[in-house]
Amino acid sequence: MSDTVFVLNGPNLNLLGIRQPEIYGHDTLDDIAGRLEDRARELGLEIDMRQSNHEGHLVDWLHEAHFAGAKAVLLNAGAYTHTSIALLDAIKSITVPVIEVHLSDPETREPFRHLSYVEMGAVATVKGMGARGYVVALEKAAAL
Ligand code: CA2
Repeated sequence: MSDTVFVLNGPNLNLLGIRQPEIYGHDTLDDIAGRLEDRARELGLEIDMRQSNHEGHLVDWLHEAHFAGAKAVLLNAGAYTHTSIALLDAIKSITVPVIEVHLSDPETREPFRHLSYVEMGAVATVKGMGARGYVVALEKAAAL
């Protein structure tokens, strides 16, 4: 197993810090990557952070994490969280533990955000903590 933690981000998260800061905060994805790099260094881990608006890319990257022997995947699948059986199947088909991350708490939002397919395959979920939730998820990954 490698020391690399994949951090996979789904649709629209490239807009983080630019739109809807009242829901998702002021940090950009690059800011979050910086925070993760700092904490990863302290924990002796490597970060491989990616974002895509395409479901299939996320599926491919989950497979890649498996074949690279990654330590864990932190996955904020964005809206695909609530729709994607393909992502659930991918999570279940790999041996790498997946930790679900959300900036907001989807369960306190619209009813269509209450179902999470990602949660059905994830070993843990961190939500409602904003950008800090990614670091909390990394700490959980380090302890696996
Ligand atoms: O709270 C989260 O992290 C979410 O995964 C964010 C998704 C949403 O569909 C999930 O229910 C919860 C949406 C990401 C959209 O990101 C934006 C960022 C800035 C501006 C507009 C959208």
